[in-house]
Amino acid sequence: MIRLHGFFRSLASYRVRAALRLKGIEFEEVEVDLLKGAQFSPEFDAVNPQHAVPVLEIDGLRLVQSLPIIEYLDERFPSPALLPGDAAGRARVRALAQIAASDVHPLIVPRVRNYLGNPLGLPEEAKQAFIQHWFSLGSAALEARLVRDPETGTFAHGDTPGIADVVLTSHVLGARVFKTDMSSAPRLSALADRCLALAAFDAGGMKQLL
Ligand SMILES: N[C@@H](CCC(=O)N[C@@H](CS)C(=O)NCC(=O)O)C(=O)O
Repeated sequence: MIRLHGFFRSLASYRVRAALRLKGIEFEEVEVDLLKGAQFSPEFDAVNPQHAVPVLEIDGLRLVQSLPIIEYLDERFPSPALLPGDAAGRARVRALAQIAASDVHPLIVPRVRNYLGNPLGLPEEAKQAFIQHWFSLGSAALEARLVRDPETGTFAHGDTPGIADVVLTSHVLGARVFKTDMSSAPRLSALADRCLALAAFDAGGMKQLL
């Protein structure tokens, strides 16, 4: 059985969950409660010494990092494809995904939020403003790309959902959880809503935070 170590409000776990569902792959999920610090338990340290989710157990492997996990799934289960067939298209969707997953998301994860509080002593309102700032900046970049690029279709790249949609939807969910003003990113927000209407993109327990 394929096993996902994840958490309901983890944006990176959401990406892998959505990719598995888009491909119709059955899996079971083990909860790693990030709010209770379960990522630091000795049991989970043995699974991922980086103390982060997602981890996907598959084919006797323990894969980490949501984007490489999704690319593994795409190679292992090619249909439906989550990456375009051409090199230029793959470069574009990987770049869109990385704006959210590599440039924004690392700034808002629990370990960073905790560090801002202790030892840096930032009060809750300042932490919230920090998080919203980075979500806004990333959203502006994504919005411009989606509006300007002729490759944008019903979904982020053409008319079928793929890796960029999975990651951009996780970004919008995160922005909404942290009450970021997304009014200047209407195309990005509409894209996420189109995805969220599909069963594979179900936000699960995150919905109660929106
Ligand atoms: N770049 C990684 C991010 C992994 C990550 O930081 N996950 C967060 C949850 S979304 C986590 O487990 N954080 C634990 C912590 O910050 O203590 C990926 O895409 O998988």
